[in-house]
Amino acid sequence: MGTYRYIHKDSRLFDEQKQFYEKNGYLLIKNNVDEELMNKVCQRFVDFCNGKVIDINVVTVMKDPSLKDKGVHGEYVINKIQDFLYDDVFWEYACNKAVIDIVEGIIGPNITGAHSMFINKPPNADPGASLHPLHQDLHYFPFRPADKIVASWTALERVDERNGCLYVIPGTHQGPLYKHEYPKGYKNALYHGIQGFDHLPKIYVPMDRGDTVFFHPLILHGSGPNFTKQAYQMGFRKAISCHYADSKDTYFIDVKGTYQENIAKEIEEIASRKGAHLSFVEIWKAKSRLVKGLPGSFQNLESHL
Ligand SMILES: O=C(O)CCC(=O)C(=O)O
Repeated sequence: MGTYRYIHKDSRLFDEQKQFYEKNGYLLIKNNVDEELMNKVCQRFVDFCNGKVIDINVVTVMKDPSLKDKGVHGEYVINKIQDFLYDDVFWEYACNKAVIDIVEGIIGPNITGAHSMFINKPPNADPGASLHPLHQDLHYFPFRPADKIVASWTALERVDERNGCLYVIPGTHQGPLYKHEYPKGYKNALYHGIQGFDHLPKIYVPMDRGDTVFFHPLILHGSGPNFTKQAYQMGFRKAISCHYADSKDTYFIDVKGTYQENIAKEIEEIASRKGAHLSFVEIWKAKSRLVKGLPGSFQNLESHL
């Protein structure tokens, strides 16, 4: 295959990697992130959960809805911290060379970190609360083009169908953005999902600690529950993730009147409750950070958060 739609023209990825991403919309790199960095980010998360770090710079902290009234604390209930690009320790993951080399091989050399998450699935959660419904990440983003956005997701534990495995529906990055809503059952703040794709085969992506999967923002994906029970200081399914966009060629869109209007309103309301009266677009600009290369349309607003 000579030319690619989903891969940057100067990409140094191997041909088989390019072909796999082009066809399937994701790419698994085994043993991608080193132990030292993984230990550092895990320790930062645990210390934060135990109230030991006061200088942490993250915007959003979420709790598992099935555990939050059960008298458990810290990493036994916190299921996500989000928007960490201005935290010195988590930032090391976002600009880690092993991750960025692959990102560059997909979207090119001008890279902005746009969205960042440390995701924990604590043991003992109800399966309905601990799963992540089928969705497309582009639902959350008021920027385009979709083909110039890519996510990295690094397993910080062995992850398989027992403890919250990521799954994808290969090839769906070639389709449109679908309408997302809250699924029936537990309400995990901002975990919108889509219905009606049960006929398409899910591919589970089991991963060892340090493996990273890179995926296109239109690929249909989700994750299963963490079925682990009654673990003492273990059994947490942890992962760290960042979405990157091509700084130079990204442009912002007005999502009013589109399928994304519901998420825009919800995110603006959450920011407003925290005292940040910003539009959906301004929020995304404020939490983003240039990783390397030329700046672009993300960089014309100083961080307000
Ligand atoms: O970490 C997970 O379980 C799923 C993450 C995911 O799909 C996402 O945040 O878009």
